[in-house]
Amino acid sequence: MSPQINLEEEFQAKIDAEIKIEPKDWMPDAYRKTLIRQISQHAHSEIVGMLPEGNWLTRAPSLKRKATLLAKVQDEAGHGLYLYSAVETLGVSRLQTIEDLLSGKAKYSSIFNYPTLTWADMGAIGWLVDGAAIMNQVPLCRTSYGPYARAMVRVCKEESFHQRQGYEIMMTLMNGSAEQKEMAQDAMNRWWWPAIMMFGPTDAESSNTEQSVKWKIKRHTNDELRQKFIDATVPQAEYIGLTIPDKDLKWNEDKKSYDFGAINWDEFWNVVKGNGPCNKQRLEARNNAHNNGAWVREAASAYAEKRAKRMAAKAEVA
Ligand code: FAQ
Repeated sequence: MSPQINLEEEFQAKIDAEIKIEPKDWMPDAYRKTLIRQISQHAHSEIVGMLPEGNWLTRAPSLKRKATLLAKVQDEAGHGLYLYSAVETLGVSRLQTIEDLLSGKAKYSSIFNYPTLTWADMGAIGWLVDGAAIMNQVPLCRTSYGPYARAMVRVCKEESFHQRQGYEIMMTLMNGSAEQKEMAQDAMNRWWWPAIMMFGPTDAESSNTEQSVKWKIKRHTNDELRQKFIDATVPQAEYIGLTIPDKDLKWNEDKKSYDFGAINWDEFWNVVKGNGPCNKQRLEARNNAHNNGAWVREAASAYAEKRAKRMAAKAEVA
């Protein structure tokens, strides 16, 4: 048996025994590559995901709402930073990862390419988008790569606060005037299907799932998580009087879950390929932020260089 086969078998045995893989452990190149791809896309999603809600910070209806939304948006920045750090443990520089986002080479979640048109969108994003994110990320607390799994623990605690604040906004609107109810329903109509698509292509179409499940990078398939999300969310919508915009949605007593209508996969792939309603705007905003922050990076690295020289001089004296 070649030493490579031996290493791969030992690696899979560790995974099967639920032993975490750590940065200095041997891992197959394809495992490293898949993690770099998934974690960096996840990091980019958190950072680009600040933009749709950031759009409403100056127009929040009260000081309390503004403070809460601000805290949520800042949490997303924190999630991006933990995740960029996790990518670095796989041997890729943060700068390279960020450049891949800015050039449009790297993917980020389709959901953040839709516009936020009214205040009710803040409710719908918190409730549905963070709700979908939690459904996907709670199992990732048990993902096989140690740094990713540990980052997910804190991320999930924060996402669960985000989900509740979103649902509470929707509940308040649904207890309000006719216009407020209409605004909440309109947000629901626009965000439901994009939230369902967030889970990714069907299992039959998903190129990465089979191997990722074997390596326990993913603990569930895209379709399993999508179904769990729908089953958990429909009763929440009904409780506050919102209608799910799916005429084919129906409880299936045999499988004890909901059947749902056809997903528009053409729309999904169109958004993923860069042609969604806000793709260009999002990349432009990230590029502007990066360019405006150039002086900070220069100042920080100038100091680092000086410090390194001082340390080297000290070491010579000693
Ligand atoms: N958008 O073979 P699969 C959040 C791509 S964070 C764009 O199934 P995989 C927090 C996929 O990359 C939201 N592209 O791929 C927040 C692949 O292309 P590639 C992000 C998508 O990786 C809330 C191709 O399609 N969460 O919301 C999407 O096994 C509010 C084939 O797909 C995560 O990143 C999509 N929706 O499964 C922040 C969680 N779906 O790379 C601010 C971690 C698929 O081969 C405000 N990630 N693609 O060229 C995952 O769990 C997985 O990566 C999936 C995709 C499930 C997203």
